[in-house]
Amino acid sequence: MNQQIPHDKSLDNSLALMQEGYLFIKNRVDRYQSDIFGARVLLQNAICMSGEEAAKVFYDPERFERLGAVPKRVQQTLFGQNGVQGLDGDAHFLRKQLFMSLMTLPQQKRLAELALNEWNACIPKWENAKKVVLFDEAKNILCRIACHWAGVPLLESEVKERADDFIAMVYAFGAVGPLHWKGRRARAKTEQWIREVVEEVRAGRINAEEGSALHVMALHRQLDGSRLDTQIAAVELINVLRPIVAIATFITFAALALHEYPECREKLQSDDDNYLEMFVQEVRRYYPFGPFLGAKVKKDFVWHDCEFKKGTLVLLDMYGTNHDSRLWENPNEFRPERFKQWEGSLFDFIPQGGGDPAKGHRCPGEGITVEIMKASVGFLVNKIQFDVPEQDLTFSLSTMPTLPESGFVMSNIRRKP
Ligand code: PAM
Repeated sequence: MNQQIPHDKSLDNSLALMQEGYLFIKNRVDRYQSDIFGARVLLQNAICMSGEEAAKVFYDPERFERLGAVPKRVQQTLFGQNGVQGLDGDAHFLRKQLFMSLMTLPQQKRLAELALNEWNACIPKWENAKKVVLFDEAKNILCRIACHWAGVPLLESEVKERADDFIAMVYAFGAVGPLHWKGRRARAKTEQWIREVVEEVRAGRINAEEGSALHVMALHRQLDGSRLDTQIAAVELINVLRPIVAIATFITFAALALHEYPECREKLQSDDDNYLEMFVQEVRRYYPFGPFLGAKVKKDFVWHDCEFKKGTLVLLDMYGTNHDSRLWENPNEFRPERFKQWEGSLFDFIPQGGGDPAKGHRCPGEGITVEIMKASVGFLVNKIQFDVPEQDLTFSLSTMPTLPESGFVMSNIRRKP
């Protein structure tokens, strides 16, 4: 055992992890007054760490690798097996380039425009509805636009079912029992669907537009001239589609922020793009989504007097780093203006991972997330007015991932004059 760092005394922390959820690492960092501690989690000895310095080390490819870092149960639900999240070195770099090529600024803007069109098209239907659950609407819209943009054929009659499956995969990552199994079934079903689509493209029965996600994943030639294995192509195409649907979570939290901090609503109405961007960034910092990330030590090294032994699981605290008082003044206050001063470090604001997305494992879809959120918040503030009826808007920090209980119910929706 590593004597230089505090160790959590419990024999196994799996239960505490499930109970404390997003705060598991932060609670101990505060308790031990140390950015780094040892604990037994997920049935193995692990090192947990938090903060900007920790994030810099965590994203050093000489020190860490991803192979075998993601628990099987998370692969079987959220990420899929043998996809980009578990690759290292050149194999990772080449695969990641496929994702990066799809997520350029014009593509981000295109998706935001598609989202806005969908939101606008909802207004007549909503004006006649007694109430609308924002999360449900968002996931359906995002599923529709993600498939359309990616070139994946999707009948209108299938939208809800496919959206529910993508959400089931996401909402299984920290779950046990029925929610976990629901996520596994959703993944198996979605993989079968997308494998068939890939096969149809390869057989020439579906036309995939050059440069689309479907084209890239189905027809890309690797260095040796071969195509991606059909199953892997399906996993990676799902890795493009599912996270776009998952933005429904951030949109729901953005609506909650508008409700909880009405003064922001006024500033957003002034149509200042900078404030809109700061608001969206603050939503991604303040509200919980990704709790922590895992990697394995690639070769022995020492950092901050702590010995990192090859093969050890290391968890990096995403939520705690985004709420670290050394990086964020009064971190538990929602204050978009803080992003005026933010210098854009790649390691202090890590709601979708840290480092350079082109080189490491940071999410390549952050730009898409921000643009879709901006379009959606702009719509909620400037295109409609609505009431927020009595409902349970609380969210639990023990449940990973989490969401306001009610999914954010809106009523009496009218188009803004
Ligand atoms: C997506 O990929 O669909 C986007 C949403 C994923 C957000 C969560 C990212 C967190 C990464 C790993 C979770 C490991 C949790 C293990 C819990 C025991």
